[in-house]
Amino acid sequence: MALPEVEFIWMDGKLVPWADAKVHVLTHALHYGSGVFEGIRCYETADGPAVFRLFDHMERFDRSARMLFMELGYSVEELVEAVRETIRANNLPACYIRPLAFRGYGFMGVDPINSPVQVIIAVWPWDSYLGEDALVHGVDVGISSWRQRGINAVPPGIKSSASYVNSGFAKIEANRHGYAEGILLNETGHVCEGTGENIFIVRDGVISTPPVSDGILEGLTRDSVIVIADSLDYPVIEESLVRTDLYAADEIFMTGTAAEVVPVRSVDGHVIGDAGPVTLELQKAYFAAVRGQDAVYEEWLDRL
Ligand code: PPE
Repeated sequence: MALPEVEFIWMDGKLVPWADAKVHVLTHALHYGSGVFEGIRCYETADGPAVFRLFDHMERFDRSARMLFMELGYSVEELVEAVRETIRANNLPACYIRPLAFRGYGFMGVDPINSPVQVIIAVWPWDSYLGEDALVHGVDVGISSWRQRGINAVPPGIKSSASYVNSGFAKIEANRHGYAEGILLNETGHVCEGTGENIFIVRDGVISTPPVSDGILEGLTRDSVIVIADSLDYPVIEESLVRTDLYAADEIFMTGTAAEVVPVRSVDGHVIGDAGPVTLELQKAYFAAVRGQDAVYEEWLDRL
């Protein structure tokens, strides 16, 4: 999507005008993918803007950074406050939030350790990720010919910039084939995730989703949906799935901060159908939670 520009970006501790948030072309991360990031959403609620699971996202950010031996130089609490400050400065009722930590300028070569770590937080309005229609009618997806990396190669569990090279391959292929999204299998054939979403199936009233050990990002939306499904008395099983489990599913949906809860209408041309009842119930409950319409999930909201 083309970026809608807003006023300020938080860069290394200061709010700077959008156009001034720049780096040198010899920034380490540009050459070697040495970055980690987050995707968070702030929603409009009856009591003003609220960021969904802000603290949890910042903890994951911190974890991703630590796995790559990156010192952020800010505590999770400080980063949480920086997000609030950035949204307030831009005066946005709702937005997408993109914290990024990356290895900056000064050293070249694969070893990232000596390169300085820079941290930025950008926000911008980002409506529906796969289109408004997707949330209502679902999307057509295809199994990618690209595979998810194993857990010992650019671990899918770390939200690193480098992971998205693989997602990019799968996304280009999916779009060229006319699909809204590509679903990645791992080398053993287990279903992993979309290029920017986790995946769930519903069969005979039971909800299943791939386990972390199959090579997925442990999505916070995935976690929220599991909690919500549990409260609605749907059994949720984390189990390995193969592509025929997708073809045979009664319902399929994908989850992600950007994508939210999106029904899948078909996989490789096998029609799953319009958004199913379980998907719609979970989607409705998720939107109620993020928009502050369900007091049960108030603790997930960080009000500005
Ligand atoms: N898997 C992948 C590969 C992924 O990128 C995301 C989020 C998820 C699962 C779901 O994670 P969570 O957001 O915590 O529920 N993808 C982010 C980036 C998308 C982008 O295009 O950029 C997002 O949704 O913000």
